[in-house]
Amino acid sequence: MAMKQAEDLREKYLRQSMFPTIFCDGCGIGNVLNYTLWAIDEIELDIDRTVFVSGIGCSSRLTGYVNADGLHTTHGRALAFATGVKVANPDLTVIVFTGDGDGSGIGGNHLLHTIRRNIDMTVILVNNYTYGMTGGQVAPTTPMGSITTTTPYGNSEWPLDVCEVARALGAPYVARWPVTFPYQPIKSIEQGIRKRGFALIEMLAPCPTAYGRRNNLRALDQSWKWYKDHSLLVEEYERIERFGTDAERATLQGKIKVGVFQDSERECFSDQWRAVVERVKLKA
Ligand SMILES: Cc1ncc(C[n+]2csc(CCOP(=O)(O)OP(=O)(O)O)c2C)c(N)n1
Ligand code: SF4
Repeated sequence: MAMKQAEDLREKYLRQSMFPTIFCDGCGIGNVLNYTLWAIDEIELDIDRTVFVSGIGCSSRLTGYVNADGLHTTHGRALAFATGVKVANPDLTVIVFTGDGDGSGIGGNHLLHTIRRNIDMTVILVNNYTYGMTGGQVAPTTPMGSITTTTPYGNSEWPLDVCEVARALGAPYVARWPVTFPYQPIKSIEQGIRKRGFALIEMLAPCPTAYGRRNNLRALDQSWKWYKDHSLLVEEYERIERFGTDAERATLQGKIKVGVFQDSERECFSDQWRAVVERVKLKA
């Protein structure tokens, strides 16, 4: 069998008329798109029964490039629209592209309640630590101390960890990978789409233009090395946290937990809704 090539996938799944993309050189959003295409091809997803939904932002532009039904909605409301699509058409596969600002800032409330309801969808949240499209303001995910246009002396807020929030809320599938991991994001996107229930895949992606250049991460090799040096598998991180010596625990400073945070089963909204409908029918 011929080896799959990224070019073939682009040909097969993307709207050629939309090229070139809006993405800057070195932006990680294109990697996220490539991993998604690879995953949907691996699982032979029926693209005609799939809807891609996004909000507003550089990362939210991804829906426009995929040659499938899609909704490019309003800022922060991707999950509300996606919920509507899924609840009205439970047999469709729903995939959301969102940014850290779109999905966890202005859209943070929708994130909580979509997970709480366990709506069956796959959310690919691109976390580039900033509001890229509007020039690099501080986001809820911006690391402490980072320089942004609105924190010129360094961010003084604790960042939000969306994977920890999703895990605590019982999301059936939760994973985080930097784009520098070429294989694991594909596996997680596949697992997320296959999962019955809410799946969150947070992708850490460089934004050299709005974030990187203010934080010594402008060059591609600098940012890719940074993700490599700062990533630690969640199992290893939590083992050290619980059982490590003081010296080992000190090594966790500045490290980012990556990997699969949660892979479990929980009845999703559509199942519970069907049960209600059946009960009502029986009574009638
Ligand atoms: C209601 C509303 N508020 C603010 C904006 C301006 N705006 C557009 S994109 C954006 C930030 C996007 O950040 P993020 O979701 O992290 O995506 P990125 O561009 O970094 O990929 C903002 C604040 C808007 N379009 N609508
Ligand atoms: S501003 Fe940042 S997130 Fe937006 S396209 Fe450029 S590098 Fe990517």
